Amino acid sequence: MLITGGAGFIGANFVNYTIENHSEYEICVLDSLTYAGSKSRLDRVLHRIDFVHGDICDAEIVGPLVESADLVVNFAAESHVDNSLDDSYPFVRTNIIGTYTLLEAMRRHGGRFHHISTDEVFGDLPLETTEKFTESTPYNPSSPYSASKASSDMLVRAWARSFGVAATLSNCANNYGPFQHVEKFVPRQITNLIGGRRPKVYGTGLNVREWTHVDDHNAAVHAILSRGEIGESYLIGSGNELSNRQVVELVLDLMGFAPDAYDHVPDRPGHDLRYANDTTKIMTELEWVPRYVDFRDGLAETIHWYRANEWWWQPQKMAAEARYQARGQ
Ligand code: NAD
Ligand code: TDX
Repeated sequence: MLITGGAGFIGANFVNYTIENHSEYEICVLDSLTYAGSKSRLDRVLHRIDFVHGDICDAEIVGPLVESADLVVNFAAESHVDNSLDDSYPFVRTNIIGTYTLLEAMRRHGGRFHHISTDEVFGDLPLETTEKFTESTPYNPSSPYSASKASSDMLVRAWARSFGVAATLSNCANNYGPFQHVEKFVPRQITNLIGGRRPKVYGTGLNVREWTHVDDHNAAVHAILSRGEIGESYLIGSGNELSNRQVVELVLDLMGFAPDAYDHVPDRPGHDLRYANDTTKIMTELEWVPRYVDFRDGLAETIHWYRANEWWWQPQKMAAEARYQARGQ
């Protein structure tokens, strides 16, 4: 199995999960180690995998790796919406050209391809409804990040239909868990509090996200790899919808701070209001169910992890906060 972006947050958790739960796979990771990639996420398993430091846009590297794999899972991406608003080029390059490069190699060499995508491709839902995205919701992305992910999904579908690439695709809701970069919402607030800073909430904080534990996402990807139908897309989520304010208040509570001990900072331009995935298809057809149904428990576990693993996140923290400071956030 070739796992691209396997040194990133979800990809590395996927490698660790696969080694623990599916020892039948031989794993090769391809990762260019951007600011978001870190090989130390794979410390425990490096002796059991091949690691290639390289770029998914580089056809010379991608070709032979795809040729020697039966299965490719593509986690490699630029993943942070705020960064895409500052400079969208790396998003267009990695998310679109990178996916194209992988698909062209798949077309030549054959094998199974699974593409990891996001619910952000659908745009957003109104705050005051219980409406959810489904696999047939039209794409309507808002940010350069989500537009580049939507483009990559379209390429996957076109290469599947026109060239017969044996592809599946999944669109997951917001993830949380160990080894998430401190630029993202949940770890930013936890590590702020550990370091004596106040949490920062964009705008009103009423925007809603569906928080899904990374291990549940990865178990869902394995369900698709073993039981999914070629050519199909699957939505993944936990059902745990919370406003950003609710999440921050929960973090504050679990870490022993007052519920109002946070700051409101300027809003993200084009900030999506609400995401929510209808997961009926993956739950009924593939019999996948999330294990982390209680967000409070999953969050408490995650806080514990960040407290115990300062060695891992502390080196990223100053640079991440400097980027936020430059945006006034
Ligand atoms: P991440 O930013 O933590 O990791 C991305 C990884 O890709 C890094 O290791 C990076 O070095 C690598 N990478 C970037 N450009 C590359 C290139 N050109 N060639 C090779 N490697 C490259 O991202 P993540 O949060 O782990 O997200 C993984 C995937 O899951 C992405 O496709 C993202 O769109 C999707 N996703 C993320 C979430 C979430 O909440 N984080 C939710 C749904 C979907
Ligand atoms: O400091 C913050 N304060 C704040 O209020 C940060 C970093 C974020 N936010 C808000 C913005 C969002 O409403 O919190 C919410 C979550 O923000 P992010 O962690 O940046 O995630 P989001 O923009 O929702 O996108 C995430 O989920 C879908 C991932 O980063 C994407 O890769 C994935 O596709």
